[in-house]
Amino acid sequence: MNSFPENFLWGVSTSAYQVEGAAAEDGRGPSIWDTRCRLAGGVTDGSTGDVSADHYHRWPEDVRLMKDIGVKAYRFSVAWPRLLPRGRGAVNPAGLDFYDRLVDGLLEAGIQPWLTLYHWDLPQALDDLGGWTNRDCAGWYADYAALVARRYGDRVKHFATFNEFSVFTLFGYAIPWAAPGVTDRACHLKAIHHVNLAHGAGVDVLRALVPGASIGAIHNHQKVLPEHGKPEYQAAADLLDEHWNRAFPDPQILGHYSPRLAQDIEPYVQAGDMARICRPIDWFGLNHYGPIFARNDDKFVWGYGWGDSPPDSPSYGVGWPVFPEVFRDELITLSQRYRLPIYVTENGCGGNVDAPDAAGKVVDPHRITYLGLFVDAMGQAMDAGADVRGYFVWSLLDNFEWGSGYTQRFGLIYVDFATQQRIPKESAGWYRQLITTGRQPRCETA
Ligand code: IFM
Repeated sequence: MNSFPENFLWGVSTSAYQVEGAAAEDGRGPSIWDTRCRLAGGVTDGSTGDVSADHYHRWPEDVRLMKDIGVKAYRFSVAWPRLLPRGRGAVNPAGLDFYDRLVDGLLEAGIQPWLTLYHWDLPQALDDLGGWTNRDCAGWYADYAALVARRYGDRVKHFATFNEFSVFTLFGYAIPWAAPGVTDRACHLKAIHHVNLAHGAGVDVLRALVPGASIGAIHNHQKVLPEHGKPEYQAAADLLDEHWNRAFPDPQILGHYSPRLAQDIEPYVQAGDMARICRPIDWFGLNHYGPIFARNDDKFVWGYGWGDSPPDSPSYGVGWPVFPEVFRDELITLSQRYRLPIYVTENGCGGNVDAPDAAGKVVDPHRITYLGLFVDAMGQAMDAGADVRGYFVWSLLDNFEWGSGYTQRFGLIYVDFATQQRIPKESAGWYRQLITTGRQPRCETA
């Protein structure tokens, strides 16, 4: 692609628990991640999101930084326990006010607010009632969605129901790498189905309450490859693919579960459920970082686990394998399969090497290379007919990277967590030029 269309939406993403901090301030209730951070071994470096990048207080500076980069949209999530400290019932006015300020500040800066309803921080009080394994959780979510829609729907028009369904259901209920850390097949299956029901209910609520809403859902769709050619590794990859890639977009957009999942999930499906889940949406959100390598692993409840990428795979920063061509193919396949406009709602490069140099600059060539390769691949997919309308870098700021704590930095903006000083990295300048010209900076000099 020579240059991206003028109306292509360039943005940045964050999520509430990862950037806001102020975990115990102004009436916010605890979430399952506050609980997990306090469990021995829950987070690699023993850290929490209590303060993180302090976006709760420093959002005006962060909005200014976004404006300097020139982003057209900011995808953030609302913390359910900040609005409803116990998940349902009493509303917290100070929590509602915070997102009013943020949304108004974004609009004043000419930046579109893209609001994600759920990015993994379930109120602890609801988890105490079974969380996503309880069918009622879909109704609690719908009530929360209605509160958000009524309060912000006059100013916010772009909504995502959930971020990365398969990550928080698989790692929360089968492989214990995330909150709430349950490991049980039935719990995992129930969570999948109830989250799908919540998605459908959320779409209906937003559609009914927000005139002109543009509603999507965000999937971390990634090709699953067997680590080796052994037949049991292929079987592991096939099952992981059903749980990771098919369990959510298929029922939500096509109206059915894939064959194995349909059989496993049947005990939890009630009359009318598939119609409740499959509600018309406006766009497909894709979060993509690279393919997954699967292996047979009896240590985990489904008999599959995470394999290693081939030893010669290229990588930048975090060590995740970097396969831009897989991203290109994914965009083409998803565009054909689901026939919805696609927004790349996350793509980015983490690592533990970013630091200010003697001159106070943060030089991150690995991130520029990584982002450049993926932006090129996205252009190729669009040339091949994929209907891609926007791209959001993960992330605006260095932040709390879940189980990895503060050991991985993904931001375009460096955050010194001791002082909360922000320093735009070199990649922020690269992104500014891309947004301004619609071309990668290196194309300009070629
Ligand atoms: O930080 C996460 C984000 O919350 C969800 N997608 C992947 C990112 C990087 O791991």
